[in-house]
Amino acid sequence: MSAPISADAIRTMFSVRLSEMYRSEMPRYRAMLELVARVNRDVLAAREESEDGLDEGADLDIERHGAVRVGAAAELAALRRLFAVMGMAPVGYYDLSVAGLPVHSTAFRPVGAEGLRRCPFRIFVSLLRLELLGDLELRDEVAAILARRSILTPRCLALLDRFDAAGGFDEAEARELVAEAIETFRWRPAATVSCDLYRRLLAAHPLVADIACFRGPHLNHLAAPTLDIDAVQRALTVGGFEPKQIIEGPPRRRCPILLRQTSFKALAEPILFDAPKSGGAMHAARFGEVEERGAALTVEGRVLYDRLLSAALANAGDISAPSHAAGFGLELERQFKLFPDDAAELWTKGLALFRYRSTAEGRRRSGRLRRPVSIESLLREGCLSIEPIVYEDFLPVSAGGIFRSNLAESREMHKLERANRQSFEDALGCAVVDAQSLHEAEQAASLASSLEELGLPRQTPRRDEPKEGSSALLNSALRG
Ligand code: OOG
Ligand code: NI
Repeated sequence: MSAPISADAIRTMFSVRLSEMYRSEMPRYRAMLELVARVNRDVLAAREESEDGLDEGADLDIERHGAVRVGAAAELAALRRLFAVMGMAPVGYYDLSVAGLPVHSTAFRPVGAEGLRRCPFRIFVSLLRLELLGDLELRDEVAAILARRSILTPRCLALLDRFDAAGGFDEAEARELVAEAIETFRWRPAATVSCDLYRRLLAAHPLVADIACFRGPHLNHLAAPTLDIDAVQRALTVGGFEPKQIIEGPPRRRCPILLRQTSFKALAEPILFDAPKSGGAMHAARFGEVEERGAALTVEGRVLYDRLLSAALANAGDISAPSHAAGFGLELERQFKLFPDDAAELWTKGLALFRYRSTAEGRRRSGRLRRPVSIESLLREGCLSIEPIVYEDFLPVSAGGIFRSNLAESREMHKLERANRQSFEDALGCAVVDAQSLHEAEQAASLASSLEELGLPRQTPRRDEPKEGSSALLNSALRG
């Protein structure tokens, strides 16, 4: 092995190749990327420097995530091994039975802010919960099909063994691994089952057909980052992309929080069957997505988010009714009036997470700062500055919405048993990393190092009773 290559570099290589593959397989995705790039250019030109928005800073040309679905424990474990080489660990557990889907998921991603900055690519991986199929015979049939396939190429497996033995790769080995990995995620229109069985699985649930009838876990979408998802949504509509009716996530705000997502509908693609006379079928599974990220929330903030979202969903009625979208949008905005939309207030109320920095003024006064001194007064006096930490994970209700609007026919599985995190982790072969603690650790680490730079002992923020004018004063501590 010559000079070793970093996991971040391998992930960058992988995301670039995957995007090239998807763009060449799907002209409509390529067109969507051009549209998003246009919107982003306009936004950047309009606001040279953003006031309240998050400056993601990172390259807007790199997709933020992709997604695949696997059918069996061994397949999930194989992907874990592959993504580890690229510096991606399973973060978060998403129970999609809450959205009526027979899968549970995690997102493989870099765990540190530095890794995300070097290459923000993540991959959302869902595992089929076969035990939720009512038809026992069909269940056995699917299990047998999945047991026969191996989703990684033999060469890819050999390279992973070599990686484990050597503890790393050089550039040539990394290139070869990435080329092999791409094969796993390529769309192959040839079904591995008969047209009859495909139709039976589709009737059981479109996700079962998508996962079990092909050679492997084809990439089902990539998601491009945008600075203005509402502008993208309008442009997609005008451009005839038929985006989903509702942008998933919170409504438009001055201070973006969490994650907002939209997508264009999966295209129907012809499937090739062994017996051409069997009538044929079309498969709709592959689409394109756009995402806009906002601030990560504290546990309290997340509880408030979930509560307001549930209230909006409950009040807006039947989600499948054609008139639902407009009513839901209004209801969502009405509910979210209760979620403060001012960064200083988000700080004061302890709803969002922030990255702290010591200011030049603070460092100048280092050692001479009066003790004990509260974080709030350090912010007021301009010794510390804060900026929201970007939310780097996913949202189960939103993910459910993305899944549903891209399935051949949305068919909810009723009476789903609640998910089983333990069984997911058993399949994965390790525990998932807790997403909330990653974001909280980032806040804590930035505060600790800032205080150290000011020559002050560690402490956690204590929010005083909001005072008159407190937000306005704090606002000056917000960067941007
Ligand atoms: C994954 C859908 C979830 C997201 O962005 O929330 C997702 C899938 O369709 O397989 O990617
Ligand atoms: Ni997605």
